Amino acid sequence: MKLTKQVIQEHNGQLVPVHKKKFDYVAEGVDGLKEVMQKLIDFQIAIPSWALGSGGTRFGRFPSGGEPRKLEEKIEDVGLLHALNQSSGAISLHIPWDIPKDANEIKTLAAMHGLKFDAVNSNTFQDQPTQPISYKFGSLQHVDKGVRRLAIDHNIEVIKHGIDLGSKALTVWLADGSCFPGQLNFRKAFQRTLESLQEIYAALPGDPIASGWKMFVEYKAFEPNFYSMTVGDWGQSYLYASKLGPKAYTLVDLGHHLPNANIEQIVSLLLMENKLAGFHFNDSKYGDDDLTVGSINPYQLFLIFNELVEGMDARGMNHATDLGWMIDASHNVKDPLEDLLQSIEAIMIAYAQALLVNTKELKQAQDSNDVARAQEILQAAYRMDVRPLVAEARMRSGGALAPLQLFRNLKVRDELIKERGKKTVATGL
Ligand code: LRH
Ligand code: MN
Repeated sequence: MKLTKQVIQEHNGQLVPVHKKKFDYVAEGVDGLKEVMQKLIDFQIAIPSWALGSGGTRFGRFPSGGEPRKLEEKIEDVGLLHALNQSSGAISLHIPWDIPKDANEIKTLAAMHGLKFDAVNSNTFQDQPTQPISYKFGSLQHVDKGVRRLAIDHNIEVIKHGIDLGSKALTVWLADGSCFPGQLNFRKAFQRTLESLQEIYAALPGDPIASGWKMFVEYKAFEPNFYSMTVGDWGQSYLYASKLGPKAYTLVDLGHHLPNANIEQIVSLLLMENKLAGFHFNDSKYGDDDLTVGSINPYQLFLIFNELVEGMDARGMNHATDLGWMIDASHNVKDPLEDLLQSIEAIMIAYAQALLVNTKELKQAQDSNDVARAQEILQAAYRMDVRPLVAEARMRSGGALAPLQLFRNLKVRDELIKERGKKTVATGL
């Protein structure tokens, strides 16, 4: 389903009078408005190819109808999101769920929708139908050299797909670990995993810097293993990334922490060490719930962006291009595309609020241990209603002032069901 510029302009035409009042009111209080707007316009978030259908749990999965049946339809759906909000300009593929049959054809189709290819993701957490040996007891950590070989070769294969698509990063998330005490020798599992990652690292294209290719090592505290994970927290991922070399970084999936972890502090330190890869954005109340970004703990998301802006500016980094911005969510009860539109909006709002923090005054408060004042300064930015700024940035980029409203007005899901049927199931989680 293709969305025309004209349909978006008609939609904006109706909303502009009210929007303009709200925008002028908020914009008046913003220092460096021009720079803030440009940063919002430049900020692009990658959509996961594995989250365009309804997700599920072991207890059940309830398809939403009209789900994409193949990679081409997934690119169309991400293209639709990008036409609506002009902030979803990339797609992150998961292999083998979304193997491009003809990379050039897929690249051309994506370019027609204004999309690039972000990090490619390997999958050694499932056995493929024809697979001779199993990943049941792990992949890169496995005691059996043959299983490690299989997993290493798969990751190298995924890099090749990434090169064909113009991607610049490989994300390695390992389900490897143990479910019971005594099952695993932690040191040997770490060493086997490191040796395996070193072979994959050596397969990254070109010399360390020229190609710009990176390896993202994603950590997770538990699931599907429930006693230890072989890349179980930021410290372990940082250890791997430091031992691997300058192209290896630590990827932060917001749902992969133990309860009450201070994720914003982890982000600050990984940035300080120039070892932060980027993010898999989502939200959670308990475990790796993969809920809509900002739906449970929007203040934490703001605090994370506050550390990001502070840390990136301290290193003179380009906000839009120097880190990997990706969503990793699963839609059990919401329409997948509506859920993604809400996640993008929440990320843009948290970023805009962080850009409005009065860093000069905050530094003075911190340097004088004025704790109450520091909180006042931080929460003044958090409590700013920046939605008109985010909407204005969208409109200036050719997007819709109210993407979710337009998605519903156009009855997109009904159109997709007419086109694809009610029972179609997208590959992915
Ligand atoms: C693991 C994870 C990882 C993906 C998978 C789909 O929980 O976050 O990033 O490979 O979800
Ligand atoms: Mn993830």
